[in-house]
Amino acid sequence: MTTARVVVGGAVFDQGRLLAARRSAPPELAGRWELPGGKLEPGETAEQALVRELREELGVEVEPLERVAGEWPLRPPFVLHVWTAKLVSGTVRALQDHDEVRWLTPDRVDEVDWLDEDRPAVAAAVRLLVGA
Ligand code: 9L3
Ligand code: MG
Repeated sequence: MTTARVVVGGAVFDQGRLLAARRSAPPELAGRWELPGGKLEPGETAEQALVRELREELGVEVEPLERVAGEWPLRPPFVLHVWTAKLVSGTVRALQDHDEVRWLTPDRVDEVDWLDEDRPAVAAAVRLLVGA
């Protein structure tokens, strides 16, 4: 059996809103929204990968806070792990792999077309945020 490979996604919160990013690539995922992040590089922890990915893709510094319990299957061998994170500095801009970003209040998270795999992860992250 192949060992699952982790893709980390960030549930980035700022002023009570969750960050959503619309993918511009690859073509089969373009137009769908995700918790931004990406694959761990060799030797990296999930938190390190999250910080690096959000710096590269969105031009911001974030501080990972806690792992959202759960693991969501992606295309094998990948699985999605999610960490909450707070925005430390910078303004989110779609620099790489995205073409739009949006800050969503918890009651409006369903307004974007999330990737199917991200939907349950978003719900879990929002429950954590609102303390439900
Ligand atoms: N993926 C799914 N949901 C997410 C993220 C960050 C990634 N929240 C999927 C899309 C790609 C794969 O994981 O198929 C690797 O992601 P990336 O490195 O292209 O961002
Ligand atoms: Mg990515």
